[in-house]
Formats: sequence, structure tokens, C-alpha cells
Amino acid sequence: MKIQLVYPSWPKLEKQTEFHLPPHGPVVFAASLPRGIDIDFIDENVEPFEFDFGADLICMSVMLTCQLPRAFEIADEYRRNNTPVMFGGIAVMLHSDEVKDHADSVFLGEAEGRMEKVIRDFNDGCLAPVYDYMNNFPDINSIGTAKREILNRDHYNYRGTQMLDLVHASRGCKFNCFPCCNGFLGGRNFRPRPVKKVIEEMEAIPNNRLFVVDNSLAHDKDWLIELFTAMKPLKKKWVSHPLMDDDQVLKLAADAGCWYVYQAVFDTSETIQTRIQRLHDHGIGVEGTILLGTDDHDEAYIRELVEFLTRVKLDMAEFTIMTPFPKSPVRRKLKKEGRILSNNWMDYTCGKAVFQPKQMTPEKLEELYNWAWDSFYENGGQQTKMGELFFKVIKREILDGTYRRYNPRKKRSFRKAPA
Ligand code: B12
Ligand code: SF4
Repeated sequence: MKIQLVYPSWPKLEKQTEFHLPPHGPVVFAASLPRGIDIDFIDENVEPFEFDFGADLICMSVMLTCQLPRAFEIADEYRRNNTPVMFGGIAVMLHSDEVKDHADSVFLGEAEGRMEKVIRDFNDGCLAPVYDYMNNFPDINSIGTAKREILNRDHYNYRGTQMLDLVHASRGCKFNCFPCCNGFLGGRNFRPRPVKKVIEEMEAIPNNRLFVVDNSLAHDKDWLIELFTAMKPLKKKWVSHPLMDDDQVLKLAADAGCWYVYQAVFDTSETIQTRIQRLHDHGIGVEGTILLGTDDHDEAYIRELVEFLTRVKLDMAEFTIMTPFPKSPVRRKLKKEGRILSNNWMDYTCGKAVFQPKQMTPEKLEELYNWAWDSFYENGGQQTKMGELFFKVIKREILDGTYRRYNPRKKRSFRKAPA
């Protein structure tokens, strides 16, 4: 049996330096498929899309809302040519009703332990229109090492610098922050993977630089201590979402190779300033994620916030415009107040104002968003700051003997997973 697994392209943020990370959902999904299936993976963000009408089944993996319109175009063309299409992934769970119009089968939930039945149904000619496993989570022990052999690694470097491989050590998140869909996706349950399995997976990744994509590494102190202690001997260098703000955890994370973290910066408070300082004191870089356009943001506040970011010496900043994604608490609120202006999913990139802000016009919010990027990066630009962060990691790698020069002549290409 042959599957073409497709990761459709999405519109990138205009002001952000364009680089590409290897997709994660598709390789984790691929690992959940029964053995013996020939998988041809295509990431349209990095290579031109080619229809493969010889495949038995097309599997569309869709993470972002703004990936959906392109995913529908591809699926519709396949279905016009009588090739069956199945959809799965985060955006599919958030937009399940719409997806049904473009799919032979819609898979909702996490794939581990479910795909034997789905493939059996397919082979028996009785693929169900919907497989609904939402809030019916698989045993966390059943998550194995992702099938990264299907990636074509040649695409995931930036001007000759090796980018990061994505890996996850836990699922879910117990918090329910207003702009986020994870409360809906993960049922507000934090589910850590067994540390032994995570370490096995990290060891098998042929890259020294990782992005640990867990929603937040701030849930369970004992598990974090166990995880970071076990990661230290691997000498990997890694990036993550927020870390628990605790001295013991921060020290262990730094010793285990924590290179920088994404830290949401909502205000100019002493608390945020201290948190950034504490991360820096442990030798951990900080990339701020800054959401613009909340109800308490007026023009003066946004200008002051950007000035604050420069003062606290953030290593990098990623500005986004608040976006009311389906199933997020903020969408419910804005919808109730009649403030949603666009339901064109191509606009849901986090770079456009698709709602009516409380204290300014949508145009003004977009102007301030562009100003924030330009202003933060005015001295030296984004590529210089990114270069400085990479320089730090290269220095650490040279010191501990893990630095490998990226050599394009020696690069290895894996297009197909061994059956
Ligand atoms: C990694 C990640 C990224 C990476 C993606 C890298 C890449 N090359 O793909 C990067 C950093 C680029 C990224 C960017 C953005 N992201 Co993002 N990201 C994530 C994150 C943290 C993890 C995704 C992941 O790997 N999950 C783990 C995998 C294993 O789970 P999974 O994909 O669901 O796959 C499972 C199942 O769905 C299933 N499955 C998957 N595919 C298929 C296919 C089939 C056929 C089947 C049957 C099953 C199946 O199998 C898997 C195993 O069970 C999620 C949050 C989260 N925790 O999920 C946010 C998340 C997806 N991102 C989000 C957002 C908002 C963004 C941004 C738009 C804004 C921002 N700044 O964050 C930007 C894009 C900006 C732009 N326009 O350029 C939102 C999505 C909102 C939305 N509805 O679009 C999320 C949910 C976070 C949130 N706060 O709400 N992101
Ligand atoms: S923003 Fe982060 S911490 Fe908050 S609910 Fe979403 S994943 Fe959890």
C-alpha cells in the first residue's frame, strides 16, 4: 500500500526571516501507521507540490488554520481524480465541519493505536467518513519515536546553518490561556511521556539542535528534574516554550543544553523583567513572543512595550497580532461582542487584524504591528540577532565537542521510509 502524506504550504509572516523547520505532526503520525506501508512525504513549504495519482490514499496533515485553504485545493483535485483523501492534524480538529466537505475521511484526535483499524477499514473498502477520538487520548506509553526517515533533510538548513529538529516530551496543557486552542485540543490534561522513551527518541535524532515543542515546560517539577537530568549526557542544544521559573529547574535545564526559550511578554511589569533576567543569568537566551491588540492595548502602550523589550535586552522578538482562532476562548468572547471582521482563513496568519480592536482601528493595529518589527530590529536587523543566537550555540558546541560543520556535499537525503 502506498500513502502520499502531504503537509500543505502556509503564508509566512512577512517581517519574519523565512526559515523552515521539519514538520512534526506528519512524522509522529507516520510512526503510528502499521508496518509495510510505503510513505511518500511532501512538505510543500520547501518543495514544489506534485500530484501522485499512483498513491492508494492521500493523507493530508494540517496544523494551522491558514494551511486549510491550500489543503482543500489539493484534496479537491485528488478527489476529482478518484483518489481518496483522509485528513488529520490540529487544524482538522479545530475545523472538523468544514473539512468534511473536502475529505473521504476525517480523523479527529491523536493517531497512536488507532491506525491499524483505519488502514484495515480502508483495505476492506469501508473507510468511515469520521473517526472521532477527541478527548479519548491514547496511552502515553504508546507514543514511539517519530519516523523522521521520511524527511528530506536537505531542505531544513538556513544558509548552510543546520536548523532544529522538533520533538515532544509531553502532550496537553492544564492552563487555558485566552488566545490558545490547546485547552480544546488536549482536554486540559498534562500528559508527560516516560523519560526513558523521550531520551531514546532524542538520541536517535541525527541533529544536535532540538526544538522541544511541548506546550509548556512548567507543569510538573519532579518530571522536569528527571527529564533534564537524563538529557544532560546527550549534550543536545535545545529551544523550548516557557520553562518553570524555579532555580533548580532553570539550572538543570541550562546544564542539559537549554539554548533559548520562547517567553510570552504581555506587559512591562517587574515580574516579566525579573523572569528574563533570571533566564539570562542561567545563560539561557530569550525570544519574546509578543501578542498585540488585546483590549488593554492602546497605541501608547504598544510603543512603550517595544521600548521595554529593547531595555530588557531580549535576544529576539516575534510580534503577532491577536487572532481569534476557532475553539479559543478569545474567539468566543469576540464573537459574542460581534467583533470578528474576517473568516477568510488565509488571513489567520497572526500578521493581520481580523477583528475589531477595542482601542484603535484594525488598520492602526496593523501599522503598529509593522512598526514593532521594524523598531525592535532597527539596529542590525533580525538576521543579525538570529546570527548572534546561533553564534552562541556554535560556541557552546565547539567547547563541548559536539559542533559539526554542515557540509552540503555530504548531506543525506531520505525520501521514503523503509517499508
Ligand atoms: C511546532 C509548532 C509550530 C512550528 C511548526 C514547524 C513546522 N515545520 O511545521 C512553528 C514554530 C513554525 C509554528 C508556527 C506558528 N504556529 Co504553531 N505550533 C506548534 C505546536 C507548538 C506543536 C505542534 C506539534 O508538533 N504538536 C505535536 C504533534 C505530534 O501533534 P499533531 O500535529 O496534532 O499530530 C498528531 C495528530 O494530530 C495526528 N495527525 C497529524 N497529522 C495527521 C494526518 C492524518 C491523515 C491523520 C489520520 C492523523 C494525523 O497524529 C499525530 C500523533 O497523534 C502547536 C501547539 C501544540 N502543542 O500542538 C502550535 C500551534 C499549532 N501553532 C499555532 C500558531 C498560532 C502558530 C502561528 C500561526 C503563530 C505563532 N507565532 O505561534 C505560527 C505560524 C506563523 C506564520 N504564519 O508563519 C496554534 C494553531 C492555531 C491555528 N488554528 O492555526 C497552535 C495550536 C498553538 C496555539 N497556541 O494555539 N508552530
Ligand atoms: S498558551 Fe501555552 S500555557 Fe497557555 S494554554 Fe496555551 S499551551 Fe497552555
